[in-house]
Amino acid sequence: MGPDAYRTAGLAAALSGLGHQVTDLGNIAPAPHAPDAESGAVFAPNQTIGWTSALAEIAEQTMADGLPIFLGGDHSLSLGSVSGVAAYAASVGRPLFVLWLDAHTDFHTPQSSDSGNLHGTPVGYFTGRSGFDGFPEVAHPVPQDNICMIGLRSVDSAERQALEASAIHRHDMRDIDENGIAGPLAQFLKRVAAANGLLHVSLDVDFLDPSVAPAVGTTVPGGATVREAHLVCEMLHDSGLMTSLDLVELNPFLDERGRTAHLMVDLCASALGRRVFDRPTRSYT
Ligand code: DIR
Ligand code: MN
Ligand code: MN
Repeated sequence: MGPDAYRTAGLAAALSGLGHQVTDLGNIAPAPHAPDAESGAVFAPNQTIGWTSALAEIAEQTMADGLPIFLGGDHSLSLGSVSGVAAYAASVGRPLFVLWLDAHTDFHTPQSSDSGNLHGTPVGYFTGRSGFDGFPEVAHPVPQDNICMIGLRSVDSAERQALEASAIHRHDMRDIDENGIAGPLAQFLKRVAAANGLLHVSLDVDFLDPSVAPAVGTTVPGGATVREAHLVCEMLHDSGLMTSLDLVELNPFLDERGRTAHLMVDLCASALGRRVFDRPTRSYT
């Protein structure tokens, strides 16, 4: 239901109003896959394998034409979107960077997951962790050092251990409280620019505080404010660095009069150039 909620909330019109040419490629379908068992340690692995192949393929193709925006759907979408974008980046000889805006780190493997929900595993998958048996092989893993996570406040113990042993850059909400959100982001954007990298942004609805974005299954109190989220998006636009975007975890069934969908549309618009006033362009190089 997520993609249709974004359509209803006027995503295409918001972006074309900013001067962008927008093409809605419609809903995509998972690649043919084996049926899933009714119950198991992991939820719908085969269907997720089908989605991962289909999304990776369309991600790699659409990168050549513009800036793809992947509308979910849960965060398992990013197993496909990011691995496909990584394949495109490799084909043009540029490094891929990933900005992960989420309450969670999603660094599980199907083995380490407590919940069995594959939406907790995309970062594990596209960084090349093992344990994704049956999934398409990750030909171009994203280097850990190229990943920056902001908004963290719910980290399971298995992923905390793996994360602390990794080179992934991580900013929990306390970090944001103490230092603000602009500093860590600007630092990361500088690194992307210096490396002439492509930048994929993955925005999970639960990055936002549930008081402003209730339409997500895994709310965690203490999230980003409306302004913190807009500032991130405005800085992304100023940087000119973002080359692809996921909008994930919107569950319109849990929304209140479409307010979460509208906020996500507004954030996407900020990331693509909406602003109150023009100001001198910031440089991140
Ligand atoms: C939890 C929740 N860490 C899990 N993950 C979510 O199921 O693995 N990610 N909601 O965004
Ligand atoms: Mn997530
Ligand atoms: Mn999350």
